[in-house]
Formats: sequence, structure tokens, C-alpha cells
Amino acid sequence: MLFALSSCKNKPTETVQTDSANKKWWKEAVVYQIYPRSFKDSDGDGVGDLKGIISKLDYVKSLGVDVIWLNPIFSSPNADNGYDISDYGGIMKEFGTMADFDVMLKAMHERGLKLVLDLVANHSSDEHDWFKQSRSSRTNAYREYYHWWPSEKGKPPFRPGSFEVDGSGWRFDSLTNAYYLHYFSFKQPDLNWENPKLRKEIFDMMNFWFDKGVDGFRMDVIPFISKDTSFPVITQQILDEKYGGGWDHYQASGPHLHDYLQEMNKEVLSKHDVMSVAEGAGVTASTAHHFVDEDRKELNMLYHFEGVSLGYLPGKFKQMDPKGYSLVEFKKIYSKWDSVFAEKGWGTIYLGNHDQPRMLSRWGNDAPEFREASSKLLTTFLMTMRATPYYYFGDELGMSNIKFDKIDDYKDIESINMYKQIQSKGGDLKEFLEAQKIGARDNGRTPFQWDATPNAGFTTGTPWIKVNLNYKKINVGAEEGDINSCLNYFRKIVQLRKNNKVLVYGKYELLDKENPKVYAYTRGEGAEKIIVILNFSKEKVDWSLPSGLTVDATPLLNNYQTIAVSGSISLEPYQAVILKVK
Ligand code: TEU
Repeated sequence: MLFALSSCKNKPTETVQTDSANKKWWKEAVVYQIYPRSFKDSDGDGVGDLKGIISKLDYVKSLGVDVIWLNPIFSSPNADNGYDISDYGGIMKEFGTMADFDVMLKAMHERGLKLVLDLVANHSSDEHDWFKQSRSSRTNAYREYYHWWPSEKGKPPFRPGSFEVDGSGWRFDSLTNAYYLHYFSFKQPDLNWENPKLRKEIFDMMNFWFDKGVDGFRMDVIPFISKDTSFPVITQQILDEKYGGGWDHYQASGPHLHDYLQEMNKEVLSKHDVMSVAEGAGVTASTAHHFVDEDRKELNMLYHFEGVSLGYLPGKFKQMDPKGYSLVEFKKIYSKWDSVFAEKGWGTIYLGNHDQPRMLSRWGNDAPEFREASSKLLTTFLMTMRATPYYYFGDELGMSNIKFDKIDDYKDIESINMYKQIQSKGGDLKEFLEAQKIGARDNGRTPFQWDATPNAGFTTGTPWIKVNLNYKKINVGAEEGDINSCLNYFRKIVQLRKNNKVLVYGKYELLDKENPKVYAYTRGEGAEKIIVILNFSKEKVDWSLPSGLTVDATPLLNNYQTIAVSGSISLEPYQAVILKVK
């Protein structure tokens, strides 16, 4: 579809912006991420849809969150579940129609909920009309919308293709005797941002959605949009010396990236009161400011990968170190990222999303005796850091990894193609499948658990991916009625964050940084100060308050019924407690 020029309809705002220039609604917001495919199916085809979301907006509102981020809902052949868009102006047919979208957006706004969509602009689907045109002849008007390498120049220098069995990011296309670039699967050709016409198409498309009233975009692999289009040979030595060994850093460091983001800000973002968040693949603590410093006029926030990468064995695909992860390292990473934005810019915090396993299984403990406590502990961490929390649907219930035994149960292109790759190299498939029980993305994509009826109340049909068998116990219906459930704990802590802005803006100070079991920190200064104490272990731990620090004996929040506070605090396994400092 063609996009008209923006009329900036939603520029004037009635947002929660506070008086000081540094306080913004998106800093104070809690973002709730919904994977639409797995949230609620309204028509029995086994795939979640927009009408399903509409039917559950009162539930979302009841959580107290402010913003809903939806993974891509645009037309797509679903090679990568919507991250391969064939029409940026259309709604995926399994999800509904544009009329459903309009009803959904209105229903969200009526409830005071904002909507953030997913901008997938590094690549399109190979079924997008632009690509069909582009591949049709070397002289087609859309040829320069993508990156082509004519075969008379020989084979192009290696670039990785994340979801390809042979690992290559170039695919030969016999129609025009040339290779095209795809950093992900061959179904996801990379768009050529060097071409101003392409950039204008993307900006018009963004304005189209903002004019409809959408409140922001999460930007998929946005650091990848700029690349060195001379495609030099990159050796391992160059990667090691210049890019810390990783392709992601090379791919994310395109020469014109920040020109394009500034242009996007000027042509689109600055015209609307919206939020923007970059998926910061390859972004480091030293490059983060280039994206989010206000005076650069680019984006508002980004999320990094350093935290979620911790604990995997180097060189092995998502295989956990058998020793688990080090809490001391975990603290170091999150404290460093707090300090990155202490003076300027603003951070985000997340432990789960559609690319990650369930936070409970990865960072907590999903054994029945520890599930509730450790799930609440992780929620406490996310809701008490100085950053905008991005909270993944289902984590409020304490949902856990499904841990498939067989490759046939997986639906994700990443797991399936990685399996084939390992198979083609004669690698250890058993080891891979074991590792996937921890790390696979499908663990976080199973249907939301509404109640104890068949398929967890997600669908009346056959779900597109299996439902976790623990749904009979772990579901909204069961947790609504239990004041101590994970669900009700989440509601309480969201309110606590809303009522105590010190949890949003207050200074973060790490305590007892070498303690391998306890993560403790204060938020705020002087008269307004809160201490958060988290026992990340399955053992009881005695922890002493720092000398000179006294606290109110009645906690602001506690994931156990009791807490004994004197000079030292006896913490139960995975106990999380928030206290007011006197
Ligand atoms: O993810 C980019 C990205 O970094 C992932 O490929 C990540 O490395 C992988 O998921 C880890 O398992 C974004 C989207 O979030 C993801 O869902 C898409 O598959 C990908 O881009 C391509 O659009």
C-alpha cells in the first residue's frame, strides 16, 4: 500500500508528562509485551488475534501497566512469525483486519493504555512487492531497495545469515544472476537504507501509523540498517581486533546509522508525541549514548543484550554453563548499565521477551517449591530498577519453559534451522536439544494460560504451538482468587512503583557487591530512600544491613508472609523484600 504524507494528527498531547524536562511519560511507564500469536484466539484457528486482544484488554488494564508493545501484526508469510513483513500497511490475515485494528486501538486508548508497534525495517519479506519487483530485473525501479551483488564479481564476501542452515547471509537468485543480502533468513532480504527513496517509504509508513494514533515503535535490529555497502572482506582477525570478535558489533556499526536515525527523528518522531525504543543488538555501554542522548535527537530508549547473554558457554549456541550464572556478574552488568544512564539518557530493563526463554526458568527456579518465590523475586528486580521495565506477558503468572523433547515440537525458524545446521555438520544433536530446553525462543512463545479449561482457554481449536501442561495450576483464573499469587504480586508492585516515583527516578546504589547470593540496592537519597533486598539463592541467607542504615520494620512489599528485621535479616529462599529507609 502507498502511504500519504503525515498530517501529524496526534501531535498535541494529553500525556502524563511531568513538569521537569527530564521527566517523561515513557520513563514512568510499565510496558507490557504481548506476543499476539499466543495471547488469545477469538476464532478457533489456533492463532491468537486482534479480537482476542480486544476481549482481554480489561485484564491488561487490571495489571496497572501503561503501554502495550505488540510484536509485528502486519501482513506476513510468517517465516519468522511476522518479522518478515510483506505489507507494512496491512494486518496479518490470521490476526484480523484493519477494522479490527482500529477497534483495538480505540479500546486501548479508552482504557488509558498506549500502543507500541514493532517496526521491522532492516528487512522485509521476500514476498513484499518491493522485493518481487527488485528481483525481477536489474533495471527495475525497485532494484536499489535491496542489496544485490552481481555474480560476475564472483562470490560476495561472507556475511552471516542468522537463520540459515549454511550460515550464509547471501542467497543466489538466478532470475537476475545475482546474490541478495539477508542478515536473517533468505525470506528476510535486507532493505537498502542508502537509497533515499526507501527511507522515504519507511518514514511515510511510520507517519501513517502515527497518524492513526499509535504511541510508539519498538525498532527491530535497528542498528543493522546501515552497512558498508562496498561489502569488504571481513576476517576473523578484523572482527577480533575491531569488533570484539562478534559479527553483531560489525553489523551494527554502519557508517550512516546515526544520520538515518536523525533523519527519522526529523521526518517522523519529532512530529508526534510517541516513544521509541531500539532493539540494541550490538550496542555497548560506550555506544549507547549515540542512540538515546536527548540532544542528538534520535531515539528515546534502547535495550541491550549483555544481561540476557550472561551464563551461556562461549562458542556454544545458548548452552548454559553447568555452574549456572554468576550473581556477582549479573549485578555488575545491571549496575554498569544503570551508571551508563545515570546522568544522561534513559535505560530499559527486561529479563524475558519473545526472543528469550521464560525468565523464571532462565534466571529464577522453576522447581515447584521455588516457582512462586523466585518469579516474584525477578518481578521485584524488574520493577525497582531505574529504567523503564519491559515486562513479558505470562511472566506475571510465573509461566515457565515448556522444554520440548523433540525438534518436531519446535515452530521457531531459529531452533529448526540450527538443528539442521548441527545435523549437517555431524554435531551433537542431543546436546543441542538439551540446551534448547533452557534457551529456545519457543519456551517464551507458548499460549498464554487463561484458565484450567482445555488449551488453557487460549483457543477452542488446535493451538499453533503446544500449551504448557502446567496450565491447570498456573493460569489467570486460579491466580485471580489467591491474594498471594504471582499475578496479584505483580499488580501490587506495579502500583508501588507508580506511587513511589523514587523507584522510577531515584539514584541506584549497589550494596555488598561481592555477595554471591544476595542482590541488594538502595533507590533514592536522603529522606526518600528505599532498600531492595533479593535473595537469588535457594538457600536461607542471613544478610546484614549496612552500618548506619535503619529501616521501617514493616516492608513496603515482601514475597513471603514474614520478615525478621533487626541488625541482620534472615532471608528465606528467593525472598524479595522492599523496605523504607528511615
Ligand atoms: O531479533 C534480533 C536478534 O538479535 C535475534 O536474532 C536474537 O539474536 C535471537 O532471537 C536470539 O535467539 C529480532 C527479533 O526480536 C527477532 O524475533 C527476529 O527473529 C529478528 O530480529 C529478525 O527480525
